[in-house]
Amino acid sequence: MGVVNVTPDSFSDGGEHLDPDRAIAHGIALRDQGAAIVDVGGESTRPGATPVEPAEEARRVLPVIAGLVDAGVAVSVDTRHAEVAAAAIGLGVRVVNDVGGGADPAMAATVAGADVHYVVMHSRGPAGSAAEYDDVVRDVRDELAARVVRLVDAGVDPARVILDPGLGFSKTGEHNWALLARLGELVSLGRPVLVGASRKRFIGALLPDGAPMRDRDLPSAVVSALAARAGAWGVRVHDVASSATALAVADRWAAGAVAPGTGTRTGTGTRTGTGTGTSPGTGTGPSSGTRPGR
Ligand code: PMM
Repeated sequence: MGVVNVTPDSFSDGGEHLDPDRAIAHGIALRDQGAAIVDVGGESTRPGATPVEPAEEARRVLPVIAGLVDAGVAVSVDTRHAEVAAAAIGLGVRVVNDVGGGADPAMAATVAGADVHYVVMHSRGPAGSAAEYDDVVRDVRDELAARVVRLVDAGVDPARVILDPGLGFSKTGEHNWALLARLGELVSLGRPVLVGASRKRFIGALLPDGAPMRDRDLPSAVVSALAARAGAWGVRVHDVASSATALAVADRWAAGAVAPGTGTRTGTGTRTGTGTGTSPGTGTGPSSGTRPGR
């Protein structure tokens, strides 16, 4: 899943794609570099960012979504507002990526009646804040599982739900690394899992002070490969080219586990994108093949 932020102030690429034509060209380029889905957002989740009204958010994202859909790109809308999600669905998005974690009470009904997949991202608060957890991985897993139950009650097809731990949203770097290291506990819920680590502050913390944002793409790509090996369905990234290469390595690594001449897997590694049987990777889903969306 490649990211196009149509915002003046996103922390990693703010202001680069405010012009709709540039944003559309960037989304097409991300698709051409290997993104199965392009995620379009109009509100920065950067710590301290000014909240954006749905009307302004819609004004930013809808022309870009329309242009990308016209160009045949599978599009996801990154929003916490049901109103924006509904308008984007009307334009043909394939995925609603709810960064509000279901905070908008109208969101469940909006996606329940639509032909879309729905990303439920975990959050107890905005990016930059940190909540108290007993055990962050168990708590996030339990809260996501409870959210799926509420969604099903509201009429959402569970086969269309994608889970996301919401790295950095009400979580410290330590929390984020624990969630990555124990990703299998989220995968074990039996739903596709999306991971959004790209260029985040905890990735930047691995680099020398003052390193430019672009330097975060290499460690982000390494996270993509490791997340794939851990069973993630997809990764949400800004630099698609580096993650596409990293995922090709992970795929090839997994394919090497097939015993020659037998077609039988050896070892215990999990081949990305094939494990759940519920992946939106077939039919009308947003990604195709055995690789995760990115
Ligand atoms: N992170 C950001 C925005 N949207 N969506 C999902 N599903 N998961 C994430 O981790 C996520 C997201 C913040 O990053 P950005 O400002 O670079 O887009």
